[in-house]
Amino acid sequence: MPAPEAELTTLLQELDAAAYRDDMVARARASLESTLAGLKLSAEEQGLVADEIAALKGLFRKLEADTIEIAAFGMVSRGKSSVLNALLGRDVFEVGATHGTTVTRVEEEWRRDDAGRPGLEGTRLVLVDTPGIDEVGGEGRERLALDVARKADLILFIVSGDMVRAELDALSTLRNVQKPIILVFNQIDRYPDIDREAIHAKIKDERVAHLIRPEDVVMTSARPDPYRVRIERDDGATIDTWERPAPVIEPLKTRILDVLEREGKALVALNTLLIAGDLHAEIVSRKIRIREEAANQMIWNFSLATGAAVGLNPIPVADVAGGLALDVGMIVALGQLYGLPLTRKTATSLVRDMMLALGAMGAVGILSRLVTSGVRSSLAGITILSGGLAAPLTALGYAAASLAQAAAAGTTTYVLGQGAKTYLRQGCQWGPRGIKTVIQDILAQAQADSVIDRLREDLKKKLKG
Ligand SMILES: Nc1nc2c(ncn2[C@@H]2O[C@H](COP(=O)(O)OP(=O)(O)OP(=O)(O)O)[C@@H](O)[C@H]2O)c(=O)[nH]1
Ligand SMILES: [Mg+2]
Repeated sequence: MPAPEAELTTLLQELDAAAYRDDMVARARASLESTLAGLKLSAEEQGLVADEIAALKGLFRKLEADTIEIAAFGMVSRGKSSVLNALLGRDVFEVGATHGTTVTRVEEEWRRDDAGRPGLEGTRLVLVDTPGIDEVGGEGRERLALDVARKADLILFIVSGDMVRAELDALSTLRNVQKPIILVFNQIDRYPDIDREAIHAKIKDERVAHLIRPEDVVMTSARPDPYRVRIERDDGATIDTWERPAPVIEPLKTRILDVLEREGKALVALNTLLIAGDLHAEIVSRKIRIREEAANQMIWNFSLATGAAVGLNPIPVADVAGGLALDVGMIVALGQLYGLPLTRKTATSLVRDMMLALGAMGAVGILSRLVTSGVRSSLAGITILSGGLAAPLTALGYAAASLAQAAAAGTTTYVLGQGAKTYLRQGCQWGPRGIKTVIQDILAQAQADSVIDRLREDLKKKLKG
């Protein structure tokens, strides 16, 4: 009987550990909830990231159901499926002498009679079988390795002798994922005692000493080869039959439960947080990409519309006024796309600021150089906007609008649109480098991308049509 003080200390330690675990679980749950709520996706975006959202919800369910996933992992025919069957005590996973028996991920609940061990009360253990990692090509193998490791809470890495290069590589990759790994040296019945001990020592002291603790290298014989037994019948005749020895699996079972008892629930919570973080990052980056594509499409359409307005309308006043209205409309629409509604007034002053930036940096010259045919008069529109609408209207003249003129006007809209996009993406800020640098970069990029030529081509088709 321990002294009452000692008993109290133990009790407090256990309470501490339990509080820590519960705290982790509560935190993981809160994080998942706020991740799901904070995504703010449009119906279209939701469709495009449906898989990731389903995975997040799956994590939530796993956390609620207190499920711990234990995955077998390793090269073909090492006995992954056999080890899981031995743990279950019945043949559930398909076993075969040919390589590549298991072809997909399969899972089965592991019900134990010793359920209710401290730290594991109420938890569901699930065993997960996977195909051998050498069944898939190099790149796919790595992806599979990471995928399984990402989902599992505990990994059983199965080998059946001294480890080969591919096994060591895969183990290092898995180790990076920061999951507990038990290295299982299976099929020990195939080796004489001396060899078995030598291989065991070599694995734990040399091969994986930097990756796995020695106590996490466990020997099993999940499905020992059958041996011949000669039975003498009552009538004196003898017959030969085959009998399979009982598996050696207890040391692995004990080790798994020890690891889980120590860190099981906290581990699941931690895992949930890690995976949720990855999924969240993936959804956010996908959302950004989707918006970016939609914004670019929108900017292109508005640039074409501006170009078409200028190209079709011989009266310059209308060109300029119409152009400005389109630019403002575009920026308001972009604001909606980014979930940052802008008033027409704000959009108008954004247009004005960007035009001023273009004017101040002599962009009129830069833009006119973009116009290969050198129709400088078309760029008067920029001067007009940057200096106010009234005075230099005459500078445009009444020359017939050319395609080059239209394309140049469209390019201005393009630059304004990309500028506004940058501004919105940065949370309605020009950022530390300021509006001029932003506009300058966009202009340089537009030049590099031959935006004006592409606009001209598109306009040519459109105006003809
Ligand atoms: N002697 C012996 N044979 C074993 C042991 N474990 C598995 N085997 C045999 O090894 C072969 C492969 O076993 P599986 O459990 O199918 O191996 P796996 O790793 O799941 O193989 P794949 O699904 O093809 O990747 C079968 O013929 C098993 O009977 C063991 O502990 N001792
Ligand atoms: Mg298998």
